[in-house]
Amino acid sequence: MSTLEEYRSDIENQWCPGCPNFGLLAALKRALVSLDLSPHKICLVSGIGQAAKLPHYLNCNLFNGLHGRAIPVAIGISVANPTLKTIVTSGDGCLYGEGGNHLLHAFRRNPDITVITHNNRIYALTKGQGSPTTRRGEKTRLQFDGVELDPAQILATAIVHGCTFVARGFAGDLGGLANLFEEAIAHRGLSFIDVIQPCIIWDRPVKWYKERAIPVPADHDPADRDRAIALTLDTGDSFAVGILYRTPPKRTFAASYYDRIGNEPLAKLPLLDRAIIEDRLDKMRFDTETPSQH
Ligand SMILES: Cc1ncc(C[n+]2csc(CCOP(=O)(O)OP(=O)(O)O)c2C)c(N)n1
Ligand code: SF4
Ligand SMILES: [Mg+2]
Repeated sequence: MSTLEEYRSDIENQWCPGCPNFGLLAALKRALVSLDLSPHKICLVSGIGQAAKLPHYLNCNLFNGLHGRAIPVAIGISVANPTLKTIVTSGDGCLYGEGGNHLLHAFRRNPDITVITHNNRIYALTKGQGSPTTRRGEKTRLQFDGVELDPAQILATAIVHGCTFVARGFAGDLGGLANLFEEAIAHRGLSFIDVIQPCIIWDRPVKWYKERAIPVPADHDPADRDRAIALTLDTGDSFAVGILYRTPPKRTFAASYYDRIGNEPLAKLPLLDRAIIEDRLDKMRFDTETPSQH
């Protein structure tokens, strides 16, 4: 049986006292234990930022890499070892700004990973500049006259690009968030959760967000794509919290590969025969003999 104690990390926590990131961390631990996943069964992947420090605060496999580059690393890990639960946990700037291109194509590819965004609508670590999800008109330490753009609608983008599990959580609701994480981690294929995580230093107090975090209506059918897209939209005034969109899992990015080699970590598989590798390289070489078709 997995336990909370197994996940205890001795690394000193650098977050501000009272930061809602603590709630997110506690909810993630609770979900992992509830799924009976021991630390060696998971791998946390992050970029750079306040949020991206989270993997240090759990005792488990982790990769803390470059700002914006968590997704390609996570895809590589999940393909190399499909027996691991690979979970990305990083900030809105890291995943939607610098790493936005990777996330967009991950929605299309459907790798078997979970992506958790700590969405504090700000670049917190670098002291409060506007991020892709900052509200229009919001004044920041860089946008003195207010942000000029509307926020990027990333959850709607996930749905229209084929993501089969899309949810929004609130870091101030530990129980609800743990349940969402549990469902997302158990989902096969890309599961995506945007967590409203107020930054109490550079943004508004938790109370402001709490008043605007509205549970998804009880009669919402998560397979109803149009309604789900409408619920994802960030108007800045309220946020629908819960599972917004969920459809049966579909073929994952690496599925055809595993069909051929089995669901085993690459490290346990025999190396490809040299002749096969050379034959494949030959096929990729530019053919100078055949006249161009163009
Ligand atoms: C390529 C690159 N660009 C910019 C930076 C500087 N930088 C480090 S953290 C950060 C902001 C992080 O914001 P976010 O991902 O939202 O995380 P938060 O700190 O808000 O949790 C930036 C811009 C960097 N390290 N690398
Ligand atoms: S600056 Fe904001 S996001 Fe960063 S630790 Fe402090 S409260 Fe949390
Ligand atoms: Mg941020």
